[in-house]
Amino acid sequence: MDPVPLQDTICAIATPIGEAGIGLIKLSGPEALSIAKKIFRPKDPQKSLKSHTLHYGWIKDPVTGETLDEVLLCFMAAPRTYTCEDVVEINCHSGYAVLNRILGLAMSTGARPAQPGEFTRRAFLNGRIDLSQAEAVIEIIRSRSEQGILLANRHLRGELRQLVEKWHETLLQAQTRLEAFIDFSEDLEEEAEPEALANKSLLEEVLEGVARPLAAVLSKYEEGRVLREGITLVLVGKPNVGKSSMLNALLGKDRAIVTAAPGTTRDVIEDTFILGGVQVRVLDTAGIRSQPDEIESYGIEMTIRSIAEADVVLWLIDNSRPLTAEDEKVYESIGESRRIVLLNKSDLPPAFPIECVRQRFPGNGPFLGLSAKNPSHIERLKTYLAESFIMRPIENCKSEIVPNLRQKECLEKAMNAIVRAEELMSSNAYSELVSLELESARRQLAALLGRGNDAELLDRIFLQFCVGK
Ligand SMILES: Nc1nc2c(ncn2[C@@H]2O[C@H](COP(=O)(O)OP(=O)(O)OP(=O)(O)O)[C@@H](O)[C@H]2O)c(=O)[nH]1
Ligand SMILES: [Mg+2]
Repeated sequence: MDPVPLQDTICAIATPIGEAGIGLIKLSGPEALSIAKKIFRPKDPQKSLKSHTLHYGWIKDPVTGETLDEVLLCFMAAPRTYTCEDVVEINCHSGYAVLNRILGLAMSTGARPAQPGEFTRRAFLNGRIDLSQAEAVIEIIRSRSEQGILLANRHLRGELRQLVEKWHETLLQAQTRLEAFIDFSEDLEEEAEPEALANKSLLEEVLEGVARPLAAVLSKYEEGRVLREGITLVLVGKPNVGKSSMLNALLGKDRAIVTAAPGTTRDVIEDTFILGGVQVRVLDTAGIRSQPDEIESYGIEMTIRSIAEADVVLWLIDNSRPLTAEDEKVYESIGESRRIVLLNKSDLPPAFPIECVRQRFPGNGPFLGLSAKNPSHIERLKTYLAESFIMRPIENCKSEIVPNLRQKECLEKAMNAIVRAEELMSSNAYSELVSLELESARRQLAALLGRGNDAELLDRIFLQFCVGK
């Protein structure tokens, strides 16, 4: 993409506003250096503001001459900067008033406030990064788990971009050859056999060079989603079986109220913990009862909705008391959702053997006897969860490129176009039709990289950023 010269200079506070050791104000654009010169007094005024170097000095109001702060200022000349434009970064003290005063000076001397994500948008518009790399920036900022950061970093380094560019090139070459053949064969009607042969080798190249590796990247999406977004567990069961005790035990803190009275939890209570470097979201729910009062009915409705959101349902049964019709009701509510049955209160004498539950409530998932009050049982449960839902995705995505939802959708559309091209070729359809499908696959790959000039898409992506990034 050709660099687009952007005329105005933008400024923003890049650190959270509040009392802290350091605050950072950034400027980017053609006026960045001249603005810096107006508001910054270096310790040695004779020295020029050398690029990519920190300079010590003071921020002064050019109108009143008032000194606002002692700072370190860095000027970075284009193009070796985050935005590919001239950039100035001012490291000042962090406080609400001082940050706003300095920002105000930058604005009164020629800069305008940046939009959310505008610095990264400029890096994209100036061709330094593609859209998958811009998305990686936001993924890193948002990521709550180690694994999410590892995945995003691969994108940030441009690994997806390089692959997609290579596939795009292969498709372009195939298309060019196909079209050359179309022109050529118009002159030589009788040469049908060589055309078929050439098309076959061309198709093989597209399948080997594009379709196969593309399918491999697509296949990582679901496991990558687990690493990026984590997993959601929902604790369900009839009242008083120990759901809230289990929530607290998993979190290692008293998050929900636990009492001996059934019907304590009436709302969905949510929190997270990290397991194997991945975020686990746990929802504690209201106990499912046969004859609920009005508030409980709402709670139960929310429980049913939570089950629909869950990757895994943890169904608690009190092993120290006989099974009841309420356990039956919970079983029905879980339906086909993936589940783990936890027979809780194993520290008390059992009222029935595990075998009995297995027979009465057949379905997917294991039956584990444990006590929410026993820390080593909780550790064992966590190990089981990590092994069943987290370790495999980590292993399978190790050193792999994993697409996000938007990228996955572009890749799927590209794949469908290639499959259609293949079908057309096998049925000896006109080469022009095959060429159209290859073109469509290429357009999807270009869209993945953000080369489709889709302003709405760019807004959607960059407006998720904070101001100052
Ligand atoms: N002995 C024993 N008691 C437990 C165990 N787990 C929970 N309890 C007790 O069971 C009672 C109910 O626990 P909660 O965690 O509030 O149960 P709940 O399923 O959240 O109940 P509701 O919110 O009313 O639906 C409390 O008195 C807990 O101390 C356990 O493993 N062993
Ligand atoms: Mg509870």
